[in-house]
Amino acid sequence: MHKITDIIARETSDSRGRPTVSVTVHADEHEGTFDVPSGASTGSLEACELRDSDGRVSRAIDNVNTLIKREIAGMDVHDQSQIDAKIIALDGTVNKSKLGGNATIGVSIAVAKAAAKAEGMEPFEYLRQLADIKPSRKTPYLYLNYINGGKHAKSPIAFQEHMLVPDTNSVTEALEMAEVLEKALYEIVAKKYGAETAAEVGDEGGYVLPEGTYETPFELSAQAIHDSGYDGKCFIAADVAASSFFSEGAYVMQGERYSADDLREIYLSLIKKFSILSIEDPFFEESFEDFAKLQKQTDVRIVGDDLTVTNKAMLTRAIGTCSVRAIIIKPNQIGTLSETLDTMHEARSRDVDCIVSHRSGETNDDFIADLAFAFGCFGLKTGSLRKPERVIKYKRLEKISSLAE
Ligand code: 2PG
Ligand code: MG
Repeated sequence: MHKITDIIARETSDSRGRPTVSVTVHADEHEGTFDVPSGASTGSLEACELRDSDGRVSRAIDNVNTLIKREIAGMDVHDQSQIDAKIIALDGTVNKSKLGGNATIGVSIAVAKAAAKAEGMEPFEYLRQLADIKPSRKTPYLYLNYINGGKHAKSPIAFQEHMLVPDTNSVTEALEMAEVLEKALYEIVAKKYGAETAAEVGDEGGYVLPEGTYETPFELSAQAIHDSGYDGKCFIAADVAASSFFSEGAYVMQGERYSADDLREIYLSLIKKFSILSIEDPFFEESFEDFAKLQKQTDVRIVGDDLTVTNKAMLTRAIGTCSVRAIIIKPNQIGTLSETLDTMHEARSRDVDCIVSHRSGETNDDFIADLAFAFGCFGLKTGSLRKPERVIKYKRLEKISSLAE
């Protein structure tokens, strides 16, 4: 047993330079720290990110340093589910709006990291003691986001993320392929739009196209795969984040209005043309039926993110309506590690795949790599190799996957 002896929250910055919460939990001589990320295209049912009127996070920090600390100090750091239950009860709201999801997830994951240290374990090994979740793969697919649009870039491209997914079980090989693909894409973008455009970097490290239609990023991605000599060895995946361009009953792309049926036709034609592994949030976050209609017409994984917000109740609804074959897992969407693991467990017991994901405002924390690896998740989605806070997570995955061999 190792008692929680202290909890200290302080302010740090995320990759967009915005203030965020960092929490350190001390358990006797051991400690664990988690730096909390922050989204831009957030689902409306996500755990609340508590911010002051000026964008700082001082109230969330105070809540950790006073209310939460008072509640859980002295508890055994290994009692993850009891600690999380105390935090949930102390908050008492449906979306962590009293304490702030950014406060609660900070503490919850820092507790797990401190507990792992106390056990002399790597976080991924310790996580396996907390939950028994059916694996999808030995190592997750790398979802490398190489063309940014939507809310993540100043670009007319409506879809938020266009990802390259090397088809290999080896993380090292996937990262080597990613470097080759990145160079190929750089050449293509520089030739088409100029070197200045090719030097630009979106929130998640992708290229930012100054013009083009929804199809352009898929064409450029397929070209990069071809030029790299990886035809048949690399998939394309998309996160449409369709809520971000849904307005007054229609999807608005470059001034044109599209119905859900129009959009479904677009996806089906993209699936025919390109080697697509999955499509995330293809419709507005409340459109369970539109998700289901599309999923019914394709074997490609339709993925819930804003639709399901790492929330077991929303996942259960999505499973009931046959809306998805995979879900995005973002611990800060739900606000505690135990609830995250519960949602993952439920997903896998219903044969829905889990793709663990970063946020567009990230920190240098690499915990999500351990989470994805621990449970043999289908994917780890954490941007491109053009931004350090994303590279750190892929590198961590590479390291732990070789440790475990
Ligand atoms: C998403 C995420 C991460 P954000 O929509 O999947 O890529 O973006 O963190 O802005 O919600
Ligand atoms: Mg998403």
